[in-house]
Amino acid sequence: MKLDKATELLIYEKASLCRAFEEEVFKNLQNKNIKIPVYLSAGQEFIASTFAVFFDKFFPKTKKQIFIQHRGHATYLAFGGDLKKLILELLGSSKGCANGMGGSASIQCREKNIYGHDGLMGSHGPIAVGACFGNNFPTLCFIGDAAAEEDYFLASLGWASTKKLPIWFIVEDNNLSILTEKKVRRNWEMDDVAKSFGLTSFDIEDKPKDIWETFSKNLIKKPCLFNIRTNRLYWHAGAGIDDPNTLDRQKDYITKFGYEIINNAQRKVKKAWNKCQKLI
Ligand SMILES: Cc1ncc(C[n+]2csc(CCOP(=O)(O)OP(=O)(O)O)c2C)c(N)n1
Ligand SMILES: [Mg+2]
Repeated sequence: MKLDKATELLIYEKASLCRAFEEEVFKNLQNKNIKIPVYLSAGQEFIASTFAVFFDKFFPKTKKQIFIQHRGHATYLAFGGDLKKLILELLGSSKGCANGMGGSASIQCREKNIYGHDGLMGSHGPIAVGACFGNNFPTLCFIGDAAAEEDYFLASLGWASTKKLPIWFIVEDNNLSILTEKKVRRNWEMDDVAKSFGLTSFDIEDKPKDIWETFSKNLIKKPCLFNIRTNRLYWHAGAGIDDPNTLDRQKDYITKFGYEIINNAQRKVKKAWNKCQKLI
């Protein structure tokens, strides 16, 4: 199924909110208003945004569950996690989405069935598979390209395949484990491993059009793994830039749809930020 322009606009709106959020966090890290380790998802937001719009369109009433990793702000926001509660969490408030105890890495939203991460890379793979095996809800497990290398994550692919669970593993492949590139760490790809376990799998780029067309061929009836190649714009943790020439997909969208959407998102985030600041 082709991605039409109206739907693409919805994806861009979500991605713009995620980007505006991360840019505000970046500033607040630099001026030391945020004092905890933060993992920015800027550059990777089209993955969760495309999937969230896809799910709203095809499964509007279905109860799903979403398991995320440490770089999860965009996933949390794209799937409807509360913006103010995320701000409060980063500011260390007990009114935050994880009561001020999760920080950036372990955010959650119980109302939207978004489950946070415990910090042990890849641990949420077996947890997501176990949850799906137990309740059979459509399950999304977002994972990094390095966390996906963990043995317990790989073993969980096997169980998802054996039990034909309705689970999608979405590997956010930014090619990096902190600063170590994939080619240094391994000579294999996740989509091949998933295939060998009997899962349907794909290796694609994070262009919304490509993601949409691949997703729509595979409505969530069987276990699938999507290795999606993406780009991390900022440091692994904190506010800084490793490579200013990193590809930024948002630029294509600004050319296509103009600045209004991103400006609206920035205003929305700023307003929420100012309100939260007064609650601290
Ligand atoms: C089992 C384990 N090993 C190492 C770490 C330290 N660590 C935290 S994040 C990270 C890199 C994660 O890379 P990836 O899964 O690709 O996610 P990304 O940061 O690229 O989004 C590492 C090595 C950890 N938290 N847990
Ligand atoms: Mg990575």
